[in-house]
Amino acid sequence: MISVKNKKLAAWIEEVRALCKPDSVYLSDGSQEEYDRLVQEMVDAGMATPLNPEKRPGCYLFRSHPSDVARAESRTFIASKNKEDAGPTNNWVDPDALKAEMTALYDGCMKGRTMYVIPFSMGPIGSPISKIGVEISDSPYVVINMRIMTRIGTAVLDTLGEDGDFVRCLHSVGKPLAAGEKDEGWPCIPNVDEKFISHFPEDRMIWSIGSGYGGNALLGKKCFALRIAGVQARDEGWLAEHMLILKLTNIQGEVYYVCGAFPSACGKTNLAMLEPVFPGWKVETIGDDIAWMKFGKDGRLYAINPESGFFGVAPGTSNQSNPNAMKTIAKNTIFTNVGLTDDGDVWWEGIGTDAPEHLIDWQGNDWTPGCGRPAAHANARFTAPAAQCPVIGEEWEDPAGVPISAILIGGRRQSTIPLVNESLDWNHGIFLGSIMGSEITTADITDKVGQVRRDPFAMLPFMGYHMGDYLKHWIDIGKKTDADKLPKIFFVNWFRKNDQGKFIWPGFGDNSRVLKWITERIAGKAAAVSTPIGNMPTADAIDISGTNVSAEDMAELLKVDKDAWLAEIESIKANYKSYGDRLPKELEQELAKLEERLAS
Ligand code: TSX
Ligand code: MN
Repeated sequence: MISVKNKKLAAWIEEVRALCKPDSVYLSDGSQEEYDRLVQEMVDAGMATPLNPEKRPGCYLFRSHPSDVARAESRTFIASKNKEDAGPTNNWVDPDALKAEMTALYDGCMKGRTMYVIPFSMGPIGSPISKIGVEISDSPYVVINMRIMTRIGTAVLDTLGEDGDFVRCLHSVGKPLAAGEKDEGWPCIPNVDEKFISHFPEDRMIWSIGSGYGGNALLGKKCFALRIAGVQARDEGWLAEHMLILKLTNIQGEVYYVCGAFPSACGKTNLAMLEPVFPGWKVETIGDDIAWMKFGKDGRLYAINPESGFFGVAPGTSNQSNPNAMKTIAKNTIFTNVGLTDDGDVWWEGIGTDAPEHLIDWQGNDWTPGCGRPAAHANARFTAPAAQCPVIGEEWEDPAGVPISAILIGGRRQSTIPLVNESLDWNHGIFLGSIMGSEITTADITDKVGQVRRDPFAMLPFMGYHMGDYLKHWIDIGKKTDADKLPKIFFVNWFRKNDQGKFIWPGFGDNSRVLKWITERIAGKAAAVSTPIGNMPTADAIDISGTNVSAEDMAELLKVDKDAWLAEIESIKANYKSYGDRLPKELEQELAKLEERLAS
């Protein structure tokens, strides 16, 4: 029997133990020794493969079940008391009915397993912006990943004290073991329709069962730090956002902290670790996925990265696309669903080196180049400590956070949306955030390929409440301080294509050319052209020396295509309709003003 001095936690552990009926209960202390021991147990059980210590010291490879490779959006539920509070973008279920259904699933679900109790802090332990959660899970893979992604263990319990509150995060792979039965591979519930990733926003509680992968199982990340924290942020007057945080230092030594919201597959981690093209300029990483922002005493917004690691997509990560990520994952990294080379290293599509003549693919099968299957799953991941990033900013764990000067928003749009566009004011910036999105490219909704999937502030998959209320919350945040203390909002798009379907902006490190203009705007040093959609760079304001971007390309990148915007307005109207009477009137006004400016 374990003992914890927090009374609510002690009672909850006992309640879950009685329901899930594990063989034993283990309280995580968060130590390196504990991590090493759990990893060794998984290696001994055949669940993990140690990589070659000469090539990847302290690294391990896991292969998930082929059905359990990504977040299960169709099985992600917001169980608010009122259906209307979940809004049109979420799967709603009645909380009482869901609790009854899931309680039956949890009954005995941990038989034959250890129940791990993982106290964790999102954000530096003790920071006024941080929050505490406790995840109970029957997966040792979850424990070791949580140790990298969050701060776990005894220090968190000490901070929680006897009466402190925490977010309850219950997780099970949903695969009890009979007496003497051993896991064969990765335990989970293979049928996606039997998995649940459930959020009870009013209870500040998360219940997940059936998946051991990523955001379905590491409940501190999307479930807590975005969906539940989003509700807390709304109630408490702060922001929990799907944003990277970077620190930009120019050649004069002036520092700018910038947040950026981008949907998946836009290269957030790459941007967070960018290598600027200008000598003497520096980008350092504060966070690559989530930002929690609160007002400081000076009336500015301060951001912390609530995480302590990177759970990044491996395919496409290379010394060309992100050299700093490659250095970050050189050691002490957990790899999931990548290829295993014959010399005990990892390989994936887009790693930047030729495929070896043979490897073991993510499903454990022999693989040769040209065999027709990918070596790594497209959503294969690395879990790596943020502290290992060679360009991690020294203040990345500052409990006070960093003062934000600019917020970037952007999606993947091959037309219409220019390279960069500065919002006219806060509400106009929220308007731009509300209309961002990416063109649908994946084949699963074939009839919609090319259509824009609106993804306000890249939060569509991560909303814990009504999207309209969320946008209203952003508007309200702008009323809490002086306008000049708010971050400036910039709409960017690295993904413009020409008529031949070729990308016309080089992207990656060259995005620092856009960041430079943004800092010059913040400092009041760069001119801008006033256009119907916002303030844009003059023709020569973005330094493209040394690139193969032509003047015509630049004109295309900065063009305001009136017809395309008029069509865009129709599509925005249709999207806004779905918010019903919860669409903030301020956004309706912004849309009307845009229409007027385009007409005149
Ligand atoms: O991450 C990307 N960024 C942000 C970098 C800081 N990617 C990869 C997207 C998937 C994760 C990009 N892809 C970016 C970008 O800015 N831009 C593009 C599109 C692009 C792709 C290739 C080339 C140019 C643009 N050029 C060549 O391949 C030579
Ligand atoms: Mn993300």
